[in-house]
Order: sequence, then C-alpha cells, then structure tokens
Amino acid sequence: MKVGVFDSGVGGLTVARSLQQSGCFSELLYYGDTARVPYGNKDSNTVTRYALEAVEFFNGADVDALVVACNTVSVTALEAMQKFSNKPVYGVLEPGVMALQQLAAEPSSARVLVIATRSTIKSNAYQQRIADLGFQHVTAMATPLFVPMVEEEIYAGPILDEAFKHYFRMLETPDIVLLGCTHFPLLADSISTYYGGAKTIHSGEAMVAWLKQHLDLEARFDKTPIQILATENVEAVKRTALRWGLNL
Ligand code: DGN
Repeated sequence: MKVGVFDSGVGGLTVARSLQQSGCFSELLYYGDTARVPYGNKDSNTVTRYALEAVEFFNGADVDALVVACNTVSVTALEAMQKFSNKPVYGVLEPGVMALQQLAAEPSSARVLVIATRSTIKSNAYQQRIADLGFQHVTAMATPLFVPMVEEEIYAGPILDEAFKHYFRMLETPDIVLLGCTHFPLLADSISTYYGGAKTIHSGEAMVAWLKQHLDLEARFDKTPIQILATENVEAVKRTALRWGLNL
C-alpha cells in the first residue's frame, strides 16, 4: 500500500516516521505546505481551502490512501477532504482518541490533558469526542509556542522549562497527555518528565495502530522509501526529516 502524507509543514514528519518504521507500507509520498505554514492560527475556511488544494495534488498522485498528518487539518477539513478525494483519507483525531481509550483503564477517573494548536483546541473536536467516551477530567490547552520551539530543535532545557511553567503552572497533573499536534512528539519525553512520568499519546504511533486495526495491515516491508515534496524549501524539509530519524 502506497500512502500519501499531508501536513502544513514539517510536523507531519513525525507521523511519516511512524508509518515508515511500522513496515506496513510499500512507499510514502510526503507533501508539506511549507510555503503557507503555520495553519494553526488560520481560520477554518482558509485551512479547508489549503487542504483541498493538497487533495487535488494527491488525486493525481500514485498513492492508495491519504493520511492527514496534521491535527489542525484533521479537525477542520477532514470531511471536505474525504468528499473531494478519489481515495480514502484518514485523519489523526480518531486514532488519537482510540489510543486514549486503550491507555486509560478507568475513563471516569483518568486525568487527561489535551495540548494542540489554537485552531485544534478552538474546534472542540478532541474535547467533544473524549467527553462522549465518558472521560470527566479533561483539560484542553492551546500551546502554540511549542511549534516554533520544535522547529528550532528545542526539545529540552531552560527555554522549554519556562514555556512549561507558562502553560502548565496552574494545571492539575495529568495521567495522560494527548499530544494533539504532530510537532509535539519531539517534546514527549520532556513533557512526561515534567509531569512525573505521565503517559503521552503520539499522533503517528496512534495512526499506525489505527490503520493496522482498521485495514488489517501487517509489517512486511523491510524498507519503506519516502519521497518528500514541499511547496517551499524542500531541502530544509529533507534535512529536518533526516534529523528526526527518517530514512531518505
Ligand atoms: N503540526 C500541526 C498540527 O498537528 O496541528 C500544526 C502546525 C501548524 O500549522 N502550526
């Protein structure tokens, strides 16, 4: 199965890495809209318009399915993309929710923190889905500063500690942190340490588990080549991909 992976920029590379490492896919085609990143603070009409342009590109590409490796797009434009696409389109929301369900032994008592971009939090999509499952202690917080920090490769240290204090100081310690932005897996260890070992949910790992379950996939490829395309500065995206552990 050949899979297209779409993100607003580089964040989706964390999802591409999980797909690549899973061994379930024969090829990946990554498309990052780096010319227009970030999507996280844009309104929903703009995000949908950009997402449909990406679908148009993937409609003409040799892939069997499309993974939306961006939470902002997944919660804003997934339905529109599914209507306009000539292949199945999978977003990261449902996989993240499924991972949460599997991690939380007792939904009514588990303390859950959802962190994401402003648009994702404002959409209320995670909060709604999680509440529907019976979770009663859910805090959702937009942490947009984490996006440029990850892009600057600040994964730990004093600047990040200050950002943690800024966002997390007033919050109750969670048991599970749902990383509702594909940039955030690079901060997973630091966030977990800050919260004394809280579990974290990673959109990429959640997507692989979800696809395995829903499409009955198995790991059978030793190598999954990935082609990287971007609307601006593709060389920078490739460098980031290498630093984040993808095999190019
Ligand atoms: N990585 C994107 C997400 O998962 O929402 C957000 C990045 C951005 O466009 N700011």
